[in-house]
Amino acid sequence: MSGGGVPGGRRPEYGSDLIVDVLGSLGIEYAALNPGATFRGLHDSIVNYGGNTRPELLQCCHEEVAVALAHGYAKAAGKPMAAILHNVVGLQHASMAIFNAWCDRAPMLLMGGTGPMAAEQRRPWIDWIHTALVQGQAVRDFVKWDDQPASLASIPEAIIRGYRIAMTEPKGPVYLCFDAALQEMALSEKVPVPDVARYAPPAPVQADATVLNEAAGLLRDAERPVIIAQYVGRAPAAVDVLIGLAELLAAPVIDLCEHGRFNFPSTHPLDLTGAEKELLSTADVVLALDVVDLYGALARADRLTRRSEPVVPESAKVIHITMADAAIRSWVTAYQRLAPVDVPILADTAAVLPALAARLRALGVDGDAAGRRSRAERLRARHDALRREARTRCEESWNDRPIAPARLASEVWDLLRNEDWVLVNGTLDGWARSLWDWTRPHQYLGNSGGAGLGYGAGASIGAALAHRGTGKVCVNLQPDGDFLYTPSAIWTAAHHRIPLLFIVCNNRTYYNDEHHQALVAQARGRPVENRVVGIRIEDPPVDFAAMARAFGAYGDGPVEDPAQIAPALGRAIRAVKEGGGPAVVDVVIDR
Ligand SMILES: Cc1ncc(C[n+]2csc(CCOP(=O)(O)OP(=O)(O)O)c2C)c(N)n1
Repeated sequence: MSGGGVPGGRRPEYGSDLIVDVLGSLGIEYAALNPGATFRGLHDSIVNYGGNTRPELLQCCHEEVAVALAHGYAKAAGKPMAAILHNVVGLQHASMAIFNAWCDRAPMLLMGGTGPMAAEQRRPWIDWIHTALVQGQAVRDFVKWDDQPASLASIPEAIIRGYRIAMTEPKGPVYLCFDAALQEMALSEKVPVPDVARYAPPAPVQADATVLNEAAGLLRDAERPVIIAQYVGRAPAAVDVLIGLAELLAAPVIDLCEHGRFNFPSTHPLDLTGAEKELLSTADVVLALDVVDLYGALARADRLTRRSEPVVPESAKVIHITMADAAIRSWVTAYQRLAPVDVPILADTAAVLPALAARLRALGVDGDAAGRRSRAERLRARHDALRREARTRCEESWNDRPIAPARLASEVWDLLRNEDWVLVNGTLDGWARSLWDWTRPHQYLGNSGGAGLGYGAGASIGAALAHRGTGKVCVNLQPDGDFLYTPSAIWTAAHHRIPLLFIVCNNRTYYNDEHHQALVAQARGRPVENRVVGIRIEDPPVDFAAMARAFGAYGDGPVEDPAQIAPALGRAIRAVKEGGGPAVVDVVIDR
């Protein structure tokens, strides 16, 4: 908790001033919003009482963008910011983005207004259609907690509790609704804001010693162990511990980062991401770390029939360390298919991994022992081959037109390799990981979590905001379809001078669905060429560069000649560095 107390010398006069004081004491730096009368009190207090700092308002043209901004910020900054959502209507606009943040374990303080709940104080019509019993009901199934304090005195506790719940693993969004009348009510007496340091989130959950011993024993005796990791990197320090653990065991690591966080460097010789099926099919012990869909990760699925078969041998022992069971809700089956686990550990990987490594050392496990050293050598050879194969496949498509995704990824890497870079969104179908050197956890943030489109633009800007002023170059490899849900996010980045290199990976289609329609047509013996109907985004093609310029940002493209990628990216990065805002480059790529 980065609190610093309520700034001295100011005296809150209204309920909403009090809200600003509590947010300030929790160290909340930003509040993204689209304006609305149900929080006009709070809006006034942030601007005129708080001086528009801690929190500072970030103006958005859609609530979905406001929440996505908070989502990207939370992952990059490791702490929550606020998003303010106008009653029933703003909240409903925001709901898709809240769902993404919920699935992706991103902490944030969502705040809204309602009412007044006292019916006699409501304006005719508008205050009635925008009051609900209660607002929180609309998002309750996919926030960790919601509250609607009914008195001025209960405001500090609601916010401080909300912060703590959002920041306790498994992290996630919380929603606080403030009655419009309460916000605007004059404070007749002082409401104390407690010392927030005494309400800090708890220490991470450790595993029980017996179960830790059991897991360590299995890993010590394993001959073909495999580590599979998804959300370990949400605590960046745990990544180094995981590296040490993998080296100790000479165990290959499969990094499910694309739907989670950065967990393991792509350059490490034990990184065998991409070889999961061959490794898992012979594994004798699987150490799963914070894997959302463990059944799916250990299975082979058929995209058409939807059937899946386990890949891991029946005899393999599975250890799973996760807090997921503490976040289960009945409404959405985001908890995934039930997977068989021999050693289930409900604990935080950030706490358990160091303890597990220590336990293995105490048991005499030594990464330098002959058997482990030769296993590590075999794995290194396979790792090197995978990296080489990726480079070869990239070179094979080098001069393709439309531009191959691999070529674009390679060109972006040439631009970034000597920079302190952060890939804030997108991977170009994984090419960014297989061709680039990913070494540190902050370099990649994962994706939306809930697979709800409209995430990339807002989240990448939120992440770039968290890195603003650090000299890091933030890059978004932005699919076109996802971008078209929330393009106005560019205006927010331009308005607030948030530096970001925004590369539209423009295949002019919702390709994922094109593939589904082709599969179905093929299976039914129907014309596969009709897969494009209702799916292609090419008639007319979207002019993303013009769209960026319309929002006041730098815009370049469409780039269709592969030889023009590097010059276009060079111009754009100069625009980012010199202009301090977003630069959008539209690159037309192959499907
Ligand atoms: C809100 C929402 N609507 C629809 C979908 C269904 N959907 C999944 S992927 C996809 C296509 C995405 O297109 P794009 O972002 O351009 O990426 P591409 O598949 O072309 O790489 C769609 C429409 C979704 N996931 N979320």
